[in-house]
Amino acid sequence: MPSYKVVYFDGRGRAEPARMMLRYAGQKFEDVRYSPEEWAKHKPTTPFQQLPYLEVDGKIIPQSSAMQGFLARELGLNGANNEETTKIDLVGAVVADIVDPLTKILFYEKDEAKKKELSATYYGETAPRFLKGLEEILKTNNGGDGFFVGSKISRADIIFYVGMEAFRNDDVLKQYPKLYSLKERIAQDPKIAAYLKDRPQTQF
Ligand SMILES: N[C@@H](CCC(=O)N[C@@H](CS)C(=O)NCC(=O)O)C(=O)O
Repeated sequence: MPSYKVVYFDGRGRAEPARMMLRYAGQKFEDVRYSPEEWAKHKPTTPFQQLPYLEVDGKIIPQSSAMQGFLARELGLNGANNEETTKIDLVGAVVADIVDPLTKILFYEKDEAKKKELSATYYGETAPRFLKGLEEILKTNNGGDGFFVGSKISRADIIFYVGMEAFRNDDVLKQYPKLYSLKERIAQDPKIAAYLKDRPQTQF
């Protein structure tokens, strides 16, 4: 059994899909969460001077998307064939198109007037465009009443779940009933439910 370590800050952020996949697969891992002081010490020797990274038997895999791909292949969460894996990649890219601009507005825009203007465009145009498209993708499998691919949770569903947590509440997602039900379905899976219950509760 390989030994896994996920190294990040004390937040969900870019490390959470990896943590959730490991836990969903019943794979033990060390959940390392650097404080700002620890990060200052480790940053100069960390690949790209960024977190997260995954350590597997002492080998380091940086970049969250590479970590997620590696784990999904190891843990059987990467689809049954090329078509399913491509759909999983597509879902990951669409979720990034939803989450990345929201994160920029919430955490990086300091000018309040600009924040308001960017939020209006985001909630009025950007989020609906990508959420509508994501719901259409979901509907191509089992009419949207199952998961993104096949008949079980995959990397796509976990990336989707974690991404949608960026909204902080479900008001936006409720406008897309199939997506909202998927989020609920994922949360109700016994292994995910157990993880959600005991993971550290953090703001982001
Ligand atoms: N493309 C990288 C981006 C990693 C990244 O932006 N990490 C940020 C936190 S989310 C970071 O390490 N910030 C601390 C710093 O730059 O000192 C990935 O997906 O892993």
